[in-house]
Amino acid sequence: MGSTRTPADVAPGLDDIRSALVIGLGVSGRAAAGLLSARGVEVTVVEDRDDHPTLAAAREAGLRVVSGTQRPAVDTVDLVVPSPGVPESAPVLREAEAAGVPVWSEPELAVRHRPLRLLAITGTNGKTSVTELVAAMLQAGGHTAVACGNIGTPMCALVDDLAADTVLVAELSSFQLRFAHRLRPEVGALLNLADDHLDWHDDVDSYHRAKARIWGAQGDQDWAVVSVDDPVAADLRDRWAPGRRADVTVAGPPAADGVGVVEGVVVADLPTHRGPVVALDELVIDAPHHHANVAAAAAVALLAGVDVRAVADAARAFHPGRHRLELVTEVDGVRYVDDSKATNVHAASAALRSAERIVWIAGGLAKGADLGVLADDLGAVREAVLIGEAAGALAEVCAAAGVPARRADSMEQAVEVAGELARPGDTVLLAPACSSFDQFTDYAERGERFAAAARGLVTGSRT
Ligand code: UMA
Repeated sequence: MGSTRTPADVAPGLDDIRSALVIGLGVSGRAAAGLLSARGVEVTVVEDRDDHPTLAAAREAGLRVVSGTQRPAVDTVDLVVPSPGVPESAPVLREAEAAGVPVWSEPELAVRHRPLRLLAITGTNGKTSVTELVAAMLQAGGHTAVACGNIGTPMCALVDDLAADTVLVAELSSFQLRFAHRLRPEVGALLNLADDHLDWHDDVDSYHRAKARIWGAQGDQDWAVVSVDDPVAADLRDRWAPGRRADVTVAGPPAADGVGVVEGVVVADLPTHRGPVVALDELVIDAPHHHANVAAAAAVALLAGVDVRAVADAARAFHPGRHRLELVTEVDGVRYVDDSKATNVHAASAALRSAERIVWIAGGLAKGADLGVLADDLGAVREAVLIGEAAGALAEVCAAAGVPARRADSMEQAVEVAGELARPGDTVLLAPACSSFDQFTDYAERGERFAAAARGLVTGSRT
């Protein structure tokens, strides 16, 4: 077995840190800087945007915030904490590495500050839903559990306020795992792997190795959960995870130490529960990716000691959050479905399998991904309406698959055109396969704009 460790792992512990450089004044940077300041560490925050909305408030609160050009030399501080948005090739991180200064992600800092029970979930897609599901399963079983991390609440912002028996259920992105060293989840789950964030990572291998760091500090009694329906994820786990292994599949019965599906029922064969868990037809959403999410969440929760009845109850009650295959309206027999959260090819591909006749709205920033692989997923797509920077590349994909495609300048125009093209029984599906940052603040704003435009369509206006 190899090692995902880096020289930064032999760095001093948190008690030895006297000064730190925090990069970025977003939610992660603010939480990390607040935690370090409260510990008496001398903190400097570097923020590239001089018009950052929280700049004044941060300075008023006593934080030292400087611009990139004013930042202190890296070798004058004991620790660097980059926000997730800082790419691994950023000069400041290269300098830290060269100077032997440790680089910790914000979740790494949180677990060093206050070790609590930790369950961690990563993967290219589905990690937010699985994190929410696992937290709901724990809560249904009477545990104190909180969903945190990439899902929106930085771990540094909440660890001090939690009861000692709280279980952290952390969604972790590759950005956060890349600089994790001693973060040690008792159960670490990798759901799937597809090309994503290739504008942040140096290459695919670096993306994969970052994901594998979820198991980097595990001991031989900790669990590595992986979906074996994804051979790349399974291979990564087999190469890197040092502890016990649980396999999840929705393609057949469970392996020993696994969770699978038998005649439409999720079944576990785990030390903590052997037998049926929940029937798939009892779930709110009947889609293959949701079945996979429920099976993975059940594996994590059962291994964490949650009673099977609580696991089943939470799975049955669970409704995925906003912008995830969310039905926003129905106009003249046409369903308008918002999957703005499909920010990459893999997620869009899952969405494109969720309906039989689709008018597809897609586009945005492609983040270096190969959109061409989507050509195989367009079987249900009758027409496409393309937006944003990737519109040209997606038009080529549609042409290769024989799908007529048009371009729109805005989301409002895209919805209008899609509404005209759709026939009763069709689904107008927003599944962009791209990030939103070329035209919107984030995927949530993109989804809201889609929903508002769809709800604004006038019934009976189609000719
Ligand atoms: N900045 C710099 N220099 C840089 C890069 C960024 O100064 O080189 C500054 C920006 O100007 C900005 C701040 O850093 O002011 C933003 O930091 P950030 O982009 O890391 O964002 P945060 O607000 O800290 O939010 C991050 C995650 N963002 C990213 O990973 C891009 C949030 O995930 C996460 O919820 C939050 O921490 C709490 O953990 C968002 C996301 O898109 C939802 N995640 C990706 C995904 O899910 O695909 C990974």
